[in-house]
Amino acid sequence: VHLLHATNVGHTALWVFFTLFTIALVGVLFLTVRAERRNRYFYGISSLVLTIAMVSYLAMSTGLGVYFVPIHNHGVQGSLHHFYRQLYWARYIDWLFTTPLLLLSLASLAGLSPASTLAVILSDVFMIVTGLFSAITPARWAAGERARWGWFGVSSFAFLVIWGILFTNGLKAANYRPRNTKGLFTLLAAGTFLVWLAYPIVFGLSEGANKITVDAEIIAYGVLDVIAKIGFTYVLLFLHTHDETGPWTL
Ligand code: RET
Repeated sequence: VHLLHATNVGHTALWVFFTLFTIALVGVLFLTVRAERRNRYFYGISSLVLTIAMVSYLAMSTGLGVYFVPIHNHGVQGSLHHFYRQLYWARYIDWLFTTPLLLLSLASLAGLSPASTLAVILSDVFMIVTGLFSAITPARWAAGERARWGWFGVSSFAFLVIWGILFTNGLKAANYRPRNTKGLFTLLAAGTFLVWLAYPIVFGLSEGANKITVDAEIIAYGVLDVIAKIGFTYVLLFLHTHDETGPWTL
């Protein structure tokens, strides 16, 4: 039996990312207390995102949320060796909650209608769930391999639906917002789209084609998570003006 798993490098990286999310969360809580009560909408969403990421990294650091997926035996004909690759499924629980919250921030910034906002969020949930299906499908043989890439394709389609809605209806809605708001939405949506594009690439190289080690995967997803969550949050909280909060108060 061959187990492809994280070493000390990956384990250390998980603790580093846990620490970064903890510091970022403390920073946001500090900013939240200083913001006016009626302007705390984006602060509340952002605190939730960072709390979920922090807990998820703590779980992975302490060895939770792990599974070994059977993968093909690297063309070793007739080999009796069985290969398994470590999968941190805890990530998908994190993404299931944090990606809808990030999209909710973007949709609220644009002033997107409730119906389109719901469509974006449901597509996102669908993308994460089918992405998890891809990751956990055993691929000892070619049929499993095909099923994995099939789910990958289904998930990628949902990815395109999300961004299709945000770049059409989202931009249209943002036209009715103050100039600052429209600019911030355009900046954040474009930046987020580019960062999110990297996720399926990392997935393809790790869970997909097994081209990079589990340690490299941990670091790659970690860096992306820092940009997509901490980077996003601080740009949003520092650049939004207070009439963008919408009709809600916290
Ligand atoms: C998967 C694999 C299948 C194809 C696609 C994927 C997309 C994942 C994305 C994740 C974004 C995560 C973020 C996390 C935290 O901030 C599921 C990897 C399209 C876009 C932003």
